[in-house]
Amino acid sequence: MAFQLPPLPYAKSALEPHLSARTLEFHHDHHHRTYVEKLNKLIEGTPFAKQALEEIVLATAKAQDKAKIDIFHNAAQAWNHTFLWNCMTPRGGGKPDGTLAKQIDDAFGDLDKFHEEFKKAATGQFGSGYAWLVDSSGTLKIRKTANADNPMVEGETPLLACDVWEHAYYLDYQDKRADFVDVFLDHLVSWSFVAEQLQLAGRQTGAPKTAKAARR
Ligand code: MN3
Repeated sequence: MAFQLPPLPYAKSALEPHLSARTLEFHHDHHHRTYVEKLNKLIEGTPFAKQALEEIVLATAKAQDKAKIDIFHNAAQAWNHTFLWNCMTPRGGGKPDGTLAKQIDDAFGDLDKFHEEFKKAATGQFGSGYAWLVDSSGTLKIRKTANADNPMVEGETPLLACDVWEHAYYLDYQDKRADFVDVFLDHLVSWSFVAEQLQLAGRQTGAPKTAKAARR
């Protein structure tokens, strides 16, 4: 069975006024769909066709040949975007609580300092890519990756992702990526999803087990 484009976990207009329905229409219905469709074509008739999305990402991450690199780009982008949709929620933002809040304070000092560092990573990533909050062997860290790359390849567990490619914000924020990142953290981030990923990270014993929705 081929991979399906998962529906957005909210209505396209649900993140307005912070992110427009038009941005989500292009980003989800066009960009994300293309990754899923290309992946299906590339893996048809190969052993990858029987694997879960995360398995394909991990198996092709360090590939040297072009066919596998293409599979990695599309598989990782399919995974990353499903994860990204879940990282946002209507009436998001605010403050995390419980264990997550404590771990953010422990790792970064406080939420404002986390915001500052996450924003630095997001604005410092040249061209396309992502800023991430990850669990790295029990410690929270901020990462930035280029293009389709995902910290799970390095054995870290993604907790939060922000797509910093222009298609993620250009219709609403034009070239003001820093403004988009502020809005992402202040009004869109789903701290309950991040907390859930942190809980899963604590339980995992092996390959990252996140973004259930990304699986078939
Ligand atoms: Mn994107």
